[in-house]
Parts: sequence; structure tokens; C-alpha cells
Amino acid sequence: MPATVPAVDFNRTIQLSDEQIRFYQENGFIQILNVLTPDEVDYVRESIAEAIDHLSRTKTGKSQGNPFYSKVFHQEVNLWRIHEGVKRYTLSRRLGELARQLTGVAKMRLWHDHCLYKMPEQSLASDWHQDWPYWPMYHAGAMSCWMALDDVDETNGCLQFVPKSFKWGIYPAIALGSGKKQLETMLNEEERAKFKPVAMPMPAGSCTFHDGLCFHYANPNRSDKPRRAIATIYQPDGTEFRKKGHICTDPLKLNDGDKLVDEIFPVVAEGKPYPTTTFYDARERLKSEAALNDARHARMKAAAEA
Ligand SMILES: O=C(O)CCC(=O)C(=O)O
Repeated sequence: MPATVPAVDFNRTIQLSDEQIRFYQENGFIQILNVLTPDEVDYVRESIAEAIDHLSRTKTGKSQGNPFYSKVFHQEVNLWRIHEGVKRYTLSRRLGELARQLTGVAKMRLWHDHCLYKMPEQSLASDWHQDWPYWPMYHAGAMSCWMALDDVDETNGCLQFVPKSFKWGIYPAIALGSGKKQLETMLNEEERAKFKPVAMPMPAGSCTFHDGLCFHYANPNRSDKPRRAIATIYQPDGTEFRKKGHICTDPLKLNDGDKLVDEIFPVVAEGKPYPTTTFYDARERLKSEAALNDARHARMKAAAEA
């Protein structure tokens, strides 16, 4: 635990307004300012620094194998499993309850956390992408809280979102860190016309939440300091496993269709469900959009060859 900052209590909850929940459920993202106090921001930064230091002495970080990827960000997954201070933050009711209210479900579980430190110098953009296609899930609704641990704006890589894009479909997963603008090449004329991103500058301790199907992006970090952020990702209870490789599920013996209820996916918030929700079984959608994705792949290939 960080010794240099006072003890903090991340379990104080925040009640969102109906308007905020409606905004999230219509647009697929939302910004919430000052969710953490300055002491809490210090606590999280120091906890992550200790966790990364521990990892650097014990293993090779995931990003170190791919020179492009490491210029997108320094990423470490599931720091809550190795550091008590990060665990307090990641499993906190404050964040879990915000995620639950926005999604409208009765019970929210953790999917995983990861720090996303975009380092200065030779920094690359976090290309436009959806998160959900990377995740081994049959249900939509899983979503991320992206907490700024530094003040962020377009210069150092604040997040940007395309409103309502989470309703456009399930696109093929793009190779983040390949240095290619893959998602853009997959869009058709109509989607291009609707592609109107909004940037989310905000002070440290503020966050955005985005649905796993919402298109998002961040500029390269053009400042001279790291841009530090931690994302905690949540999945509604009942989310089922879609068999494919993922760092979090590879070590588990899961069968296709199993619920993601292992002890590494603990319940972080529970309460009365809301009348509307972003949680649904996406099996039908995956099937019906398979042909569309063939066309998207073809456009991506044509653009790469042009
Ligand atoms: O931190 C970034 O630059 C990108 C973050 C992101 O893609 C995410 O949190 O899903």
C-alpha cells in the first residue's frame, strides 16, 4: 500500500441522474468529472507505480514484445491481483456502482483492469476501435471506466468517442498498434458521414465510461510527460463466454457458453435494476452481421493494397 498518502475510502458511492444514465444509454459513453479527490488520485498513481515496479522486477510486461504496441501505451493487465492499493480502487463500489447504474443491470462484475500509460516521444495514436470484438463474450453491455491520472486533452491523448456508434454494429477487431488506420477503411459512405468524434479533455480524477461497442480513439502523446490512466472494465452478471483466446480467460478451463463468474471476475456492485439496459445477448447480431464483416474486411484489404 502506498505509505506517502493518507488512507482513502473508495466505497463512497455517487448517484447519477436519470439524464446522465439516458445520455450513456443513447450515446454509448459519458464523462463524469471529479470522481476521485486529489488524495485518491495520488493513492492510485502510487499504487500503480508500485505494482509496475514489482512487475518490472519479476516478469516481462505484455507490451514489450511489440515495438509498435509499446508506442501506443505501456499496458499492464490485472494489477489488482498483485497490489492491495490497486485492488481497493479496482474493486471499489464507487466505480462499480457507476458502471451498474449506467448499464442498468442488477449485478455488475469486474472483467479486468489495466493501466494505460501513453509515454511521450515517438508516441502513436490509440487507433479507432471497439473493445468488445477483443473480448470472449456472447453478451454486449461490458464497458470501461477510463480514469485520468493526469490532466488530459488532445495534446497528450485524451479519449475521443463517436456518439451512438455503439449501435452501428460489431466490427472486426483491429490490430491496435499496427500503425494502420484500419477501422476508418472499414466504414461505408453512410458511416463516414455519421463519424463525428467528440474529444473528452478533463482534469485528473475525472473519468469517462464507454460501452465495449463504442468507437474510440486517442491522439499520440505530444507532451513531454507520460499520460497516465487506468481503465477498469466491467461485465454485467450473466455475460457468457465466447470461446476465443484472451489473456484473462486463457488460464481458466471454460467451455463455450459458460458464465464469466470465476473468482477473478468478482461482483463489484449490486442493486435494483433500471427499466432500461445496454446488456443483451449478441449471438444473433454476430450471426446476422457476419456477411457485413466480410464486406468490411474486403474494404480494409483494398485500402491496404491501394
Ligand atoms: O488509453 C488509450 O489511449 C486508449 C484506451 C482504450 O482504448 C480503452 O480504454 O479502451
